[in-house]
Amino acid sequence: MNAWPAFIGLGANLDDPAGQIERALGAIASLPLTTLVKRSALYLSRPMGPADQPDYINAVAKVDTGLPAAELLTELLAIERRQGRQRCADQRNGPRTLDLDLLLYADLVSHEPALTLPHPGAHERDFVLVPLAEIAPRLVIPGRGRVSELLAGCIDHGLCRYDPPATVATAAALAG
Ligand code: PH2
Ligand code: MG
Ligand code: MG
Repeated sequence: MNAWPAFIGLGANLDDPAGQIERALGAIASLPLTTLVKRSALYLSRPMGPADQPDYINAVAKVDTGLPAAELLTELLAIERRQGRQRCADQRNGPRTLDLDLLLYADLVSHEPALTLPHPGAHERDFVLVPLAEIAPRLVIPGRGRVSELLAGCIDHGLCRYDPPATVATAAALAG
């Protein structure tokens, strides 16, 4: 099987955002012809767009996939819908249970409105570049440059690592 590397940006800020991201990673790992190769840590970020919405949890994943880019995107949108994503015309950059963005697919460049590659915001957003640098610092975003070098000029959304609060069960296990 021919498999191509692809990078997916994950974001959520409603209904247990960290849980939404973890469930989405599980769903991505179960996609046909697709292997989840790497995932970043979870990051907490201030919202880009309207400020009167909760902070986001963000992460990035790398897959190897035999799905063509358009089919991979269709599968990602289906995962969004299954996790309660509602699209509202008047809610650009508004709150969401789950956002899955196809950031890069091999070195494909596409200007189709339904599938723009690389993702048009990927090269300038800290909540994409920092997790991307964690799992693929030498990656080059076609037409933009190397991830590790793009970091210096990216837009600051106060990103920090997010460690999920310990549950009663994990706290008990840690206490021995
Ligand atoms: N996604 C948006 C709108 N605003 N802000 C942060 N911090 N992280 C996101 O993933 C995000 C956002 C629309 O896709
Ligand atoms: Mg997005
Ligand atoms: Mg999106």
